[in-house]
Amino acid sequence: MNGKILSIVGGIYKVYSNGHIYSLFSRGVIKHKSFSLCAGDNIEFNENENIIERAYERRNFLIRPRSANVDLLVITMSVVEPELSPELVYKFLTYANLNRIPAAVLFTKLDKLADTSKVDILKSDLEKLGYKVFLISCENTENLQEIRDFLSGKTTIIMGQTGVGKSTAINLIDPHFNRKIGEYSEALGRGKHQTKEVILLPFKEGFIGDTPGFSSLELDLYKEDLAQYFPGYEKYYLECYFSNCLHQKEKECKIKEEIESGNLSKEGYEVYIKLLNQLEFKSQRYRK
Ligand SMILES: Nc1nc2c(ncn2[C@@H]2O[C@H](COP(=O)(O)OP(=O)(O)OP(=O)(O)O)[C@@H](O)[C@H]2O)c(=O)[nH]1
Ligand SMILES: [Mg+2]
Ligand SMILES: [Zn+2]
Repeated sequence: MNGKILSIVGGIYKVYSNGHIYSLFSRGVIKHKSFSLCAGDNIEFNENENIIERAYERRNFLIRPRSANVDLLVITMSVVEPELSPELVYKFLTYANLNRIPAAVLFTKLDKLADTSKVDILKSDLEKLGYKVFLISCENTENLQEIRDFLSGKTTIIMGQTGVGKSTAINLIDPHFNRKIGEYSEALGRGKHQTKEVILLPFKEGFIGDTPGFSSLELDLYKEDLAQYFPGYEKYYLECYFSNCLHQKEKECKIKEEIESGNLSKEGYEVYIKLLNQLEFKSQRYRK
């Protein structure tokens, strides 16, 4: 039988197949397997022996949150606790681009913020770049139907820092999921890593993946990846004079030209420069 891995905990593979969930083992030697299995992998199993026999090729794969065959990454960001960080939203979106996975953005905890002007600006910038943006709060559940419809039929991974409310959002989308909610620690300035592993939850002909949160400094990118995959910049790749242009002071930089002519936003570029200064330069990989 064919199925999809929902989670792997303590050597037990929870696998979804035709509306049923099976607890399976992996023999270690799996035909056609050149990678270690993860949530989202499509597999073939023997239901009498409860053994996974074969893994299918992946369409895509994310190292973090570890998952395969992802249709949509929902970048989740709270507007407070932890504080709204446009840099991190753009960094996560760059990561989605780098992995060639479509992304959307979900802002949470709107009930805790009186002045939403910063969120509104960021939302409008992201929408101009073509991203779908959702705002939610556990106090107001009105716009959840739009999210449910958007996720229908997709394998979605919810990603974001710890404590932003990923599991809370998943429970709002469908209360039956009953995901454990963590605390936000004022003292630590972050959540407490409540969700420990990736788990896919069957939802409307697709799956929603709850995932462990990042701390703010995790998720490494190289400067060159940022330059190539920053939201809005990817379509100009190789149009700068230098193929490894970082869009700073280089001559004939297409990105700077597009900013001058108003096709790319100055605010986005400021975020880009801030991020660039935080990241590591890996020249070796790119030297020809
Ligand atoms: N006021 C308010 N609190 C929220 C909202 N969403 C989440 N929280 C709170 O934020 C804290 C963290 O929520 P979780 O859903 O556990 O966050 P998470 O992103 O799943 O965290 P990890 O599993 O650690 O990655 C909890 O105390 C929630 O009650 C919201 O919309 N409004
Ligand atoms: Mg969680
Ligand atoms: Zn450039």
